[in-house]
Amino acid sequence: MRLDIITIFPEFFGVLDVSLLGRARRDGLLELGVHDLRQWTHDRHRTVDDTPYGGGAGMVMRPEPWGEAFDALLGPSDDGAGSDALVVFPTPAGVPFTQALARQLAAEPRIVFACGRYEGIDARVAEHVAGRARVLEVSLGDYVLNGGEVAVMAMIEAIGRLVPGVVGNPESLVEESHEAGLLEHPSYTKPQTWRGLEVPEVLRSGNHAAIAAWRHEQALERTRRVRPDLLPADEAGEGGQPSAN
Ligand code: 6GU
Repeated sequence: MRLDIITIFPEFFGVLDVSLLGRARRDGLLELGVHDLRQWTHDRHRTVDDTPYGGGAGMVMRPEPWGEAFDALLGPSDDGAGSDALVVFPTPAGVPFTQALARQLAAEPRIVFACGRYEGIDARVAEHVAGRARVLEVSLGDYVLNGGEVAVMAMIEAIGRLVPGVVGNPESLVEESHEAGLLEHPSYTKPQTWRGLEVPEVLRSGNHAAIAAWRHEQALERTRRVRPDLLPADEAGEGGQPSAN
């Protein structure tokens, strides 16, 4: 899978050289291109933003550098050829990023992430790109970040580890939070007693059915307590699901 990132802070993505994703890149499982948006500016100050039409606080990213960036990464816009890339715009106004969406994105051959700063990118950019590639506006959650960079880092980590071969033991992927629609059960390792606290006896019993049942019960209890919205109404217990708003 190939990932391209367009950003005014390319140095942000240096951390993708390390850890699991760094190894995946060296193993050729992930290809990553980080592109400085300012290389597609032509004025002395390498300007990427301007004041919003209609007034209001903050600055909006001008469309011209973005247009040239997408011409360079997707091919020229006037040759009639589409691109197989999916273009993701991180924005708090997008669809929620979930484990299910991460799974879908992990099956893409190529994703281009367009990191906006300030109050966002001139809306004509996404409209124009949608003429030659699939476009998706994605949000990490209901809070505001200063720009898309940290959001894209989170998305790449969630997507990258689902690419076959990136995580050594694929079984470790199926038992985690959100894969079964539940939060994950608690985990323990040695020593058996630590600062007076014991590892639950059932986990040392060797009874695999009992262990699976205990873990499921723990996962269900934790989900009911902190994320009842993840459960169907009849399993949510006291209070049921919070309202949609
Ligand atoms: Cl994807 N971008 C920005 N700027 N803020 C966010 C976000 C994304 N998701 C939540 N807040």
